Amino acid sequence: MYLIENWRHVFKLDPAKLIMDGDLEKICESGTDAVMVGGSSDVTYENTLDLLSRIRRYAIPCVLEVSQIDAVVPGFDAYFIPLVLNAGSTRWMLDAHQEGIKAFGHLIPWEDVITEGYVVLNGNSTVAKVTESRTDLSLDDVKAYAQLADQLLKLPVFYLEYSGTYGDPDWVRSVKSILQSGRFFYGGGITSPERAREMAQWADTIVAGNIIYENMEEALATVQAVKETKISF
Ligand code: 1GP
Repeated sequence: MYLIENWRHVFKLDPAKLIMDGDLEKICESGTDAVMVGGSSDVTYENTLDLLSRIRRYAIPCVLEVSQIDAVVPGFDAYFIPLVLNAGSTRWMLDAHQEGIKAFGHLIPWEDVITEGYVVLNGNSTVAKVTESRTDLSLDDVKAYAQLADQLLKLPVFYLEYSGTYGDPDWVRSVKSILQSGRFFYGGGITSPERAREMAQWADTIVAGNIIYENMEEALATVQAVKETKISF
């Protein structure tokens, strides 16, 4: 937990996507607090290992968000394990996790594991499709999930995942107001410093993903925007 407690900005790199060395250097030296490696499709052991070894040239914390058990590579600073609370079946809440522990439990460095309570809200995203997430939720539904993660399950991270689309800042503010101890991650549609600044008022940690591959200049500008923004709680 100590690792993440001051993280305000994180870049999420997808091992299945191509990034040139020069761009990777800009990301790792941008002033962001960490690089998270993760994706929802075509993540393999090989492309994860390749990305990790390239990121390791830089002095930046690097964590893996585990989506596939056969793509778990040793050597990351921490392993983020999502429990998709609004998944359409128990597979992405518990079953895949139980299977992974059954097969590889003896190898898991438990002190480096950080569990995330995930709520997926963009029904068109790959993550929503893979997990068959029920995305037609009301704000009250989402707040109840946030409490479930934070107070019932005592998870260290609650992650509001709008992957590929920009969420509703009022919802983000509302969710923040209900969390007591977990860290609040927001990800989705952070494509400009303005958006980064807006969500950084309410979320503890802002995750920027796609923009890295679409507009490097805007991606880099989100770091400063988040760092300059004071959280309003
Ligand atoms: C995806 O939350 C991250 O898992 C970031 O979303 O790609 O839309 O920035 P974007």
